[in-house]
Formats: sequence, C-alpha cells, structure tokens
Amino acid sequence: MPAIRSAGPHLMNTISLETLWTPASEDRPSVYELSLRNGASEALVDFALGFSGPAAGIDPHAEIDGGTLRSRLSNWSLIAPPDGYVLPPGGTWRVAIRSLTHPLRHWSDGARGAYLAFADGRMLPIVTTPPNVVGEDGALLTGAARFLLPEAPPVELSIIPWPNHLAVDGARATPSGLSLKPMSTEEQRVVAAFTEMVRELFPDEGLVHPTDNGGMPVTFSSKPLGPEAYEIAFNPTGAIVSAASQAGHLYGLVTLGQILRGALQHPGKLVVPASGTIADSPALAWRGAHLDVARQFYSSGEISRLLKLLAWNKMNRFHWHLSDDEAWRVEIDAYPALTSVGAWRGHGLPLPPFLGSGPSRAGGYYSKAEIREIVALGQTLGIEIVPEIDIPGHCYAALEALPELRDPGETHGGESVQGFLDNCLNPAHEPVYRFIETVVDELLELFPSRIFHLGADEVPLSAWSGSPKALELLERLAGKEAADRHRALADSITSHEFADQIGGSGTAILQAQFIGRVHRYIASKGATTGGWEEAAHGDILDRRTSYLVGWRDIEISAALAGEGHDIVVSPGQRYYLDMANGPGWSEPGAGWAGWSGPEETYRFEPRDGWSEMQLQHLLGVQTCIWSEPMADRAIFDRLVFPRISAVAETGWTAPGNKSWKRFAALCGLMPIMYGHWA
Ligand code: TNX
Repeated sequence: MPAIRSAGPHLMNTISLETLWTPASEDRPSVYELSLRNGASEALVDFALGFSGPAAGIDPHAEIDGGTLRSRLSNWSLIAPPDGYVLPPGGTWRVAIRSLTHPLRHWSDGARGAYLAFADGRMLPIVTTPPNVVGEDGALLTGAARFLLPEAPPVELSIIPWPNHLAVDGARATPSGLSLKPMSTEEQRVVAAFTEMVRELFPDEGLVHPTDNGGMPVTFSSKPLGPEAYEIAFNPTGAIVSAASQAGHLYGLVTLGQILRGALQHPGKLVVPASGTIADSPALAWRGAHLDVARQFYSSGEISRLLKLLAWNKMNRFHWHLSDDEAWRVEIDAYPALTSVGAWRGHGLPLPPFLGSGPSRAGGYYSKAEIREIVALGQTLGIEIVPEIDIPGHCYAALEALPELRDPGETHGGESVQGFLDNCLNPAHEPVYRFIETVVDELLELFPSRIFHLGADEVPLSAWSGSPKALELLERLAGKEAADRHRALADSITSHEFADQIGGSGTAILQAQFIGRVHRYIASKGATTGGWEEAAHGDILDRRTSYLVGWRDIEISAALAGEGHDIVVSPGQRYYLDMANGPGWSEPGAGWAGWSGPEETYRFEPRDGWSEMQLQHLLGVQTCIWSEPMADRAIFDRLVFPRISAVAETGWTAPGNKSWKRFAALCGLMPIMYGHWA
C-alpha cells in the first residue's frame, strides 16, 4: 500500500476532520471526539494533527484516548497517533478527549482550521467540518440576522440612532438623491467625507448627486450648537443642515441619508418629510466600538470600512486593541521583531496557528503610514482613535518577539485564563520600562487623541511567582511574608484567578506598581491613560489623567464611578459582541458572560440606578468586538449586526426616547461589514 509521508495540496479536500462534543451528564463526564477521515487513495503515516479549538484549549491533564497531546498553546493543539500508526485509505482515526476544563457552548467553540504536519516537515491543510454536539441539531448559523420592515412600521422615518427632538410633517415626492451645496471649506470637507462614506457603504445607490438632477438640495449653516449637535430644517425646496462643528454637519447628513434610503427602499411606508425640524444631540459623549485585531487580523481597508460604518451609527470613538497574546499588530521602529515575529502565526513559528488559522504563515500588522491614514480618516468622520497596547498581561506575542524582556532567572510563572504560560511583562525587569516607554512615545506621535490605553486586564494570580527579580521587588514593597506567599503560588499556576480579584495578593501589588509607573510616564507626556477596570486596583491612577473601561459587569463600573473614576461602560453580558446571540449550540460566539440577543442588548440601560455623582463620571458606552470566535467574516457579521447599532442608539438616544419596536423595524436598513446575511 503506498503511503503519504508528506503531501501536496491536491489531497486537501479528501482528508477531513469532524468533531463531536458530548456534554457531561449525571453518569459520565463530557467528551470531545475527533474523527480524521482519510478519503485519499493512499495511507497516511508519520503525521500529527494540528488544530485550533476547543475555544479554551485542551487541558494538559485531560485524558486522551487514541492519541497523545504533543504540543499545546492556548487553543492550539497538536495530537499524534501512536507510533507506527497507519491510517489506511477510507479509514478513520478517532481520538477522544475526556473532560475539558471549560464546556463547549456554541459550535464556534469547537475545532477549526485543522491540518496535518508530517514528520518530514510538510504540512497539509484539511477540511474541517463545523463542530457538532450530541443532543441538538439544527443548521449552524452564520451571517447577520435579517430584520425586516413590518407592513405597518411604527414610524415613517428611517433613523438610527433615533433623534432626541423631532417635529416633522408630511411627505415630499421622494428625491432620487441628495444634492449637497457646501460653501465654506469646512462644509466642503464634510461633504467629501460623507460622499466617500456612502460610496463605500452603498456603492450602487447613488445617494449623493453632484448636480440637482432629481436630488434634494441640501445647504449648510453654522449655528452655536453643542459639539456634535445638528439641526435639519425641511423646507419646500430642500433641507438646511445647521451645526457648530464638522461632526455636527456630518451627523446631519447621515440622518438625511438614512431618511432618504428608507424612503427609496420602502416607498409608501417610509418617507422624506415635507416640513419641520429635527434638532438632535447625543445623550453620551463617548459612543465607542472596540476591535480586537490581535486574535484575528483585519486589514487597513477593513478598518476604514468599519470606521465609516461607525460614523453611520454616529459612533465617535474607535478603541483599537493592537496587541494581545496571539499577535502584535503595530509597527514600532525601535523594535522591528514585534512585527516580524509577533504579527505572524503558523505551524513551527513562535506563534502557532491559533483560532482557525491554517498551517502556513499568516497574519499582518499596520505600518505607521497606514495608521496615519486611518487616523486621518477618523478625523474626517468625527471618530477619535484610541490605541491599546495590552500590558502587563496578554503579552505572549511581544515576549516571543523580544525574549530579552523576560527575567532571565524566571523559572515558571502563571498561566492565563486563555492558556498562555508566562504572558506578563515583568514589573521588576528594567528593560521592560525602556520598552514600554518607547512604545508609548512612538504611539503618542501617531495618535492625536493623546490617549494611551494600557490594558491591565486579566493578570493571572500566580504571574511572576517564579521570577527572582519580581519576588525581590515584592519583598521591598510589601515585606518578606508577602514575597514568600507569592513564591508559594507556583503550585497553582493553572488556577484561573486574577490578580486584582484577590485583595492584597502579591500579583496585585506588583501589577499596581507597574501600572502606576507607566501611567506616570504617559501623564508626563501630557497624555491620558486608559485602562480596563483592573487598572484601578491599588488606587494608583490619577483620576484627572485617566479613564477606565468597565467590562466584568455593570455593578463594578457603577462602583468605580462612585469612587470618582471616569468610566466607559462595556459590560460583557450585554456589550461584548463576541458573546453569542442566543443560548443554542447553533449560534456562534463565546459564552463566559452568557448570551445577548439584539433585543437584550438594546433594552439594557446602563444608567439604571446610577446616582447623580456616578453619572457625572459616566463618559459613555462602548461595544467590544473580541475576535476569538470570528474565525470567518460571516461570524463577524452575525455577532456584530445589528447589536452594534443597539449600543449606538443607547449612547445617543435619551432613555425615554428609546423603543425596541422601532429599532427592530428599522435596523435591517443599517449596513453590515461583509455582506453575509443569515
Ligand atoms: C476578556 S475584556 C478579555 C479578553 C477576551 C474577552 C473575551 C478583557 C479586558 N479581557 O482578552 O478577549 O474577555 O470575551
């Protein structure tokens, strides 16, 4: 029988991996089964199976029948059959993994992106069928859910977020487009930004007419309104948009564009008003969206499109999560290895193929020139961009690229909740500060927002417990007993507790010292420090030059606001767009914070129960697009839309003006990112 020891791509479609999850029941533990089917005409020998998933990774202590775990990092695993194993043509190799640390909840938690790695170094991507579960069937869902305009819509105007003051009447013959008449250079800039935005988002619709030619004339005026406020006055010939700022004028045009698109697509149900006014301004100043470009890479073209989408939702902050364990995505002149090593994953590379990547080198990063272009685009769209470099935790990729940032004496450390060992920058190792200060300098030069978000989340409790330098620093800061206690944590390196949740832990003390020092550096540059809620731990932030993003739950955010921290709320339960839309296996997405459909996300009111004093510290709302489950763009569309618009409306529209019924009727008109509908 001929045997395949190494393979060409022609075999790719004939070898496939199926996986099946059986949840635990009263009489038996859970089991995750892999079946590798050899549909080729030759036997397979001398191979191992690489794949990413299950989402939380395979517990190194899990019992595995039929194979051994050769290597594993976070959600990537390499499993090999017994020595000398031959998988004949037509045969299936079965592996059963007993008892994972975290149960699988949704199909996207299962194995994705599998390949074979042969002993001679060759690799073969194979077909990976979507993971199945015992006891539930039904088609696996991808693509954005469709929301249709009802026969009798609750309103006649298509606008999201809904304006705060609206007094319009009647309907005019629907114009074929908007004929924009800028006078000043500022108005010309707004018109150029708007024209480019609709060209990208609605390429076939011709919404902006260069001449009158059936278009409704729109003129501009300046009026002393709030920074993002606008007014639209409808008159018999057209409309006048008034505002004090470029952003206000742009938002006025967005509202007009939305009204017009609705009327063009739903004649007889939605209209363009004949007369009256819309006087609108946002309820909250910070209406943000965050994107994790580390777990999945998004090209600068995709980021540009996303920014236009955000502006169409009147969102005004883009929190760009540029580094994490799985990748470093921004060019730093002083440390080229960050991107030459840290931006790429593949079999045999320092960063293996996580989260659905294939075996060949894949990834990417943003050059400084690209960042400048995106920042400039943001400015034309009223969007301030906040870069995040996540430190001291979530630094596995950076540490692989720059091993000199590790304490050379460190023997072991902590494992993060995502399964990365020793992924934290060491607060007691001086080169770490030179590194981070250089990164701060280079990024502040690129981002006029002058905000540096330093992460600070999820430092594992046992981080640095095997670093002599860190233990020595801890002894200086908190005494010998604290250092000894911390050293003893080495026994619990896989416990998934976090530094800040255990009051007075050595990790928390070290982390606070680190965050405090970096924060002071950022402040010395005249810039603001952003951080996830954990950055508040140890009370080392100067409240005048910092803000937090609250994520674990809304109660923690309210408490931090009560302590005087400016805060942007992004409670995982409702605003984390990686959470699935529903409880079922057929929905893709994560589940640590539960699930949230568009209705739950929309109806959630973050301000409920906040005192006047707390509200004074509420900067606004933000959705977070964590991309772990988004191994393909159709999952992105399903998870992000329309929930992103639900958060946008909560940020803009006063609570009393919100209506789920109206939102559900209109949200199907909002653009999506990749055009994948369910
Ligand atoms: C927690 S939120 C994280 C991220 C994950 C996310 C997934 C936060 C500050 N840390 O690293 O991607 O959960 O939902």
